[in-house]
Amino acid sequence: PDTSRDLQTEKSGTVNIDGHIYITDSWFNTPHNILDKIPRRLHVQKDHPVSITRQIIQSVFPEPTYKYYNNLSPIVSTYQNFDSLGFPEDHPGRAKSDTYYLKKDLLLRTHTSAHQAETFRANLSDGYLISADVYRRDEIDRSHYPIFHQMEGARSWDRAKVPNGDVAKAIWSDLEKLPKHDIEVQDPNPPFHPKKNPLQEAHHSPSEAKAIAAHLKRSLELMVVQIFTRAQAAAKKADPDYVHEPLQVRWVETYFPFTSPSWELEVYYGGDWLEVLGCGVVKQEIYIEAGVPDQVGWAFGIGLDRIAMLLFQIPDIRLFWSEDARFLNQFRNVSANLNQLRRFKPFSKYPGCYKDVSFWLAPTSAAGGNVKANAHDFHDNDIMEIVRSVAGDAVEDVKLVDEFVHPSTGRKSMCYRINYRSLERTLTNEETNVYHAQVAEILTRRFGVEIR
Ligand code: FA5
Ligand code: MG
Repeated sequence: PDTSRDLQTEKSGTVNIDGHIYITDSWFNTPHNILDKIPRRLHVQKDHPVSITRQIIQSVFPEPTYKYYNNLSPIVSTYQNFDSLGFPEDHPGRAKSDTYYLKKDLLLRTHTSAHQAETFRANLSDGYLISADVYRRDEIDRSHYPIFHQMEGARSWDRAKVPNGDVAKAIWSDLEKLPKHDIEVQDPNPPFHPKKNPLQEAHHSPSEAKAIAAHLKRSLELMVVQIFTRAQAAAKKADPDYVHEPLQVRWVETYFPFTSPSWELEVYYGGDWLEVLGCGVVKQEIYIEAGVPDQVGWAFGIGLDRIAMLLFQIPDIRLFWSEDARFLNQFRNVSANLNQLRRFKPFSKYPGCYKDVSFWLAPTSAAGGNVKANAHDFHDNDIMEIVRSVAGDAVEDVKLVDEFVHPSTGRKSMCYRINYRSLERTLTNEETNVYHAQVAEILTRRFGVEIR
C-alpha cells in the first residue's frame, strides 16, 4: 500500500478529482480509494448490471413526461445535499463519520435528492429521473460498499396549468392513464396521520394529498412489477423447478425531512421483506424555495445496487467494481434484451483469511499532543475506512467481535475481525500480513490506540 497517499497528509491542500482541482480544508476526509473510483460511473457503463437496472426503471417512467439526468457531478455543496432539503443543522447524516467531505461546504453527495431543488428550479419537464453514484462512510460487508447508486424520480403538477386549478382532478386523470397490475399490495395506513405522517395542511387539501399519494403508489408499484417479474423469469431460467411466490409489496410509514407524508416500499422476495425505496409527497417549501410555488408532487429514491444483486443473484457488492472479464462478460448485450436477464454464475471463491486486530483506545483524559482521537471520537466507520484504504477490495467484511471497558483503568478495548479475501485471486499470506500491519500502524498513528 502506498502510504504517501495516506489522507492525513492532505488536510489543508488540494485534491485532483477527475482532472479538476479542489481546495480542501480541515473537513477533508475522503481517501484516495474513494476519489479514484469517481470516474467509473457504473450507472452509465454499457451492459453493467447497475446500468441495466437503471434502464429497466427508466422503461417505467417514459420520456418526455420524465426527463433523464445521468451525468450530474457527485461533488455537491452542503446546501444541495442537506440545507435545501430541510435537514436540521444537527442531523447525524452531516457528521464527518458518515459523509465524505472535500471541505466544510463541499462533499460527495450522499443521495440523489441533492439535485431535487435545482431540478425543480430548472423546471424543464413534468417529471424527472436522476441516476447517480452516491457516497456514504459505512460498514464493510457483502451488501455494503462506500459507493453505491441511486435513482431518484419525481412527478409534479402545476396548479396554474391544470383546468380550473383542480390539481387533484388532473392527478386522478393522469393516474387513470397508468397501466394496472395484479400484485398484492398491503397498505394498512391512512394516506396521512396527524403525528406519524402529517398532511402538509398549510399547502395541500386532503384530497390533493390523497391524489398525489395514489399516483405515487401506483407508479412505484408498476416499477416493482417490472423489476421483480424479470428477476423471477431469470430465476426460472436458471432453475426450471423454481416456483415463484406471488409478488407482494407493502407500504410502510417513514420519515424524511423533505417529504410528508413519507413511505418506504417493501417487497416480499426470497422469503424476506426487503426495503426497496423511500418516497413521499414533496415538502412544499422545496418548490417555493425553488421558485415554482404553484407546483405539487411526489418524489422517490431507490438503491440500484441491491436491486441489481437481486436481479442477477450477485453475491457480493464488490463485484460491481470488478474489471474482471469473468464478471463483465456475463452481462454482454443484456441491455439490448431487458426481457432476457440471466443470473450471474459465480466463479470459484478464493480462500479467505481472518485476522483480528485488538487495541486499547486512547483514554479520554490523556488525549492531546499527537493523540488525534479518543474513545469519544472513534467511530466504527473509521476502521472500515482504514481497512479499505489499505486493502481496497481485497477485504470481504470487518466485524467488531469484542469490546469491553477495563474495570480499574476505565480504558476501552476493541477487537475487530477482518476477513481478507479477493474476488479475483488467492491472496498470499505475506500480502495479508502486510495489509494487516499497515492497518495497525495507521490506527496507532491516527487514533493513538495501543495495539494489544
Ligand atoms: C434516501 O436516500 C432518500 N434520498 C430517498 C428519498 C428520495 C426519499 C426522495 C423521499 C423522496 P435512504 O437513505 O433510505 O433514503 O436510501 C434510499 C434507498 O437507497 C434505500 O431504500 C435503499 O434501497 C438504498 N440504500 C440506502 N443505503 C444503502 C446502502 N448502504 N447500500 C445500498 N443501498 C442503499
Ligand atoms: Mg432508509
